Amino acid sequence: MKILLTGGMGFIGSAVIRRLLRTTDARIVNVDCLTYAASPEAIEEAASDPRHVHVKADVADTAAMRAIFAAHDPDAVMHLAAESHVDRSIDGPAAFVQTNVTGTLSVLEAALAHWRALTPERAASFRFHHVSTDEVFGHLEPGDAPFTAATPYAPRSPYAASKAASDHLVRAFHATYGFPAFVTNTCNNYGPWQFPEKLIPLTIANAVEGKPLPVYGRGENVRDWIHVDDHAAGLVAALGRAKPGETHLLGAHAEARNIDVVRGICAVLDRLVPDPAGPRERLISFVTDRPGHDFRYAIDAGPAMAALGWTPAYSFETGLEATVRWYLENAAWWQAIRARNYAGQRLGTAA
Ligand code: TDX
Repeated sequence: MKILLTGGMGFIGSAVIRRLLRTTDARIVNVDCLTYAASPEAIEEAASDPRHVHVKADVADTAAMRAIFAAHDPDAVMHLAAESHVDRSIDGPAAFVQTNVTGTLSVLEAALAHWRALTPERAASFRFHHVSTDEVFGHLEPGDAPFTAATPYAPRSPYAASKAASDHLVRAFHATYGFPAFVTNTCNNYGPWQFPEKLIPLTIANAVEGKPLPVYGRGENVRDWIHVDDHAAGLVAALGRAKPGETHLLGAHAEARNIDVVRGICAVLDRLVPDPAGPRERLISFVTDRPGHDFRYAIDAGPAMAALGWTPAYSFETGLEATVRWYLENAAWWQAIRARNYAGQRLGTAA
């Protein structure tokens, strides 16, 4: 089986590639244009594996997408390429519409033309897997029931709106053309190789370096967390089992307030590498809140677990400790990124 995977140099895409290479016989065509958030190091093992090929191309380049489908003749698509950082979408929404909406349409059009030309047998087993986020559902108040596949869409950030639009396009292709596409929506991912602009890696990196830990507002916003390797396992299970037109919500039932996540990271670091200057909680710095900051996300992942025969392996506690250890052991990787990005990029330093 040959899988055309977009965004394979990104945080989640690279975890999927590592899993596919380790646990399946699949061949992978990794379409990635190498944005600021790309980490080829995350799939170092793939560089010498003949089952993996990287094609440098922008998903929004329709001609390039058609040429890639023609050259590589895939049996399935896993579409992960996306701009994903909410704060960047607030500063510049256009790039999010370009990659997430125009890019998804471009991949869909190339995939539809490819699928229509397949033999009936190959067309019947072809799948287009669109990987999305719970942010498309808007946000929850304390006590609200978690998101399900039936929750109406109500995106609130430019990023979430662009992902919602891409989900709608995928479903429209299924309804209009009978195209065998399905969607998975996940919650906040964390783990190895996450770009150090997101809350968990940023907090670990700043805490290691004794810098302020920026917490937006009062830190009371709630996120639902899943380890990226658990998400990757869910995505691979979905590719094997999900039916066209379906939606599966992949999560691990681990809600936490941001302030508790930050304190948890401080506690793990204080235990593993005590700071002579004192507990790292002293570094917590409450900063100006994100505009339109979604209050709470939570996913009911029970139906997806039952349908896909998949269960996350990490609790948030074990996953967070493993992640802190990984960032300690791989400091050279994130330190190089931070050195490159300090000139102008927003990496969450205190406002
Ligand atoms: O410095 C920070 N301080 C802070 O308090 C940063 C970067 C974030 N935060 C808060 C904002 C959020 O409530 O922490 C929470 C997590 O923030 P992010 O890591 O930016 O993630 P979030 O906005 O929740 O979105 C993430 O989850 C859903 C991903 O970035 C999305 O791509 C995914 O779709």
